Amino acid sequence: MIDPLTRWAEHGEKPDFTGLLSFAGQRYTEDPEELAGADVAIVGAATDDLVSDRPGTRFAPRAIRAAGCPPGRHLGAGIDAFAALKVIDYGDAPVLPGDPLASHAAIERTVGEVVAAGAIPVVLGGDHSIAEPDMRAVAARHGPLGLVHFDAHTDTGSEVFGVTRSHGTPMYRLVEQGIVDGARYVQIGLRGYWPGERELTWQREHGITSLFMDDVRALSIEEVIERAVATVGRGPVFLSIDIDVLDPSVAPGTGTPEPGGMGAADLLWAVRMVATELDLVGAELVEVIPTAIGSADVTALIADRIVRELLTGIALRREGGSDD
Ligand SMILES: [Mn+2]
Repeated sequence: MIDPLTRWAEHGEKPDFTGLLSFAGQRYTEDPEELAGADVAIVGAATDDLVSDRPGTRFAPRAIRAAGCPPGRHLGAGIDAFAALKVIDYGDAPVLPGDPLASHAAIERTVGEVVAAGAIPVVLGGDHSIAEPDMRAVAARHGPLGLVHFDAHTDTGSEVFGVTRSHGTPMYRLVEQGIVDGARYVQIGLRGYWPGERELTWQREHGITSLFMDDVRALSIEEVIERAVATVGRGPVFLSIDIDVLDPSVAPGTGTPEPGGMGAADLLWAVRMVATELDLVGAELVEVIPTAIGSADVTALIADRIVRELLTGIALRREGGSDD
């Protein structure tokens, strides 16, 4: 185990631009034995072989780690997730560029090691196709999953350009394989011009709940999250966040941007609420394409903060004793 803070121990924090690149400067290991006792482990899934448009999400895990700041108390929630939880950066899954099946197998194996240690995996993508190995690894221990899915797109195509394993198809595949329970699956933030009637009919037939951006506008984000929490209910839940749920004006670094999306403050709050109210057993943040260094990359910066809200929500839930 490497603690990147060691050389700055007398100061209690290290400058963001120095030392080993780990999420929020947390301890780093690639040894599954050292996951013992961890509450959460961060895993990078640096792959983008299966995108339908602009690639570049392979660079996101490093960029999100580099955009972070030292740990600290969440001003609004009044808790320091990194003090309340044992968070470890478990490094990147050993993906192979140009071999998406091997990369998915590596991601499933690495996430599975986190799950086997009893920790919650938080996966930094990567394109959204990693949802399949991520959730398969989690469901292998917890059984069929509820799913809260923030995205501009449904990702429920049966194929994209005739390709069945794509960043546009993981949710179709996961429901068809019984890994995600359609009745406990809520999509939030949908808008734009894809998919078509065939996919939407399939969704209705499988009991999937779709909350569009029009719903977020008309109902408020508070009401949308209340409905989502009620629909997903008790039992294991996976949280999947596609950064393109945000408006491209606030998160421009993504491959299939769609105008008219959520604002950062709404999403940050919503992610914390979901993590506080539901029994999260895993999470992923996908589709970030960085183009700048450190916190100058606004999309990677928001991604870092989304993960912190998620960790804050998990910490609040455990503090409140509702983690049964
Ligand atoms: Mn997506």
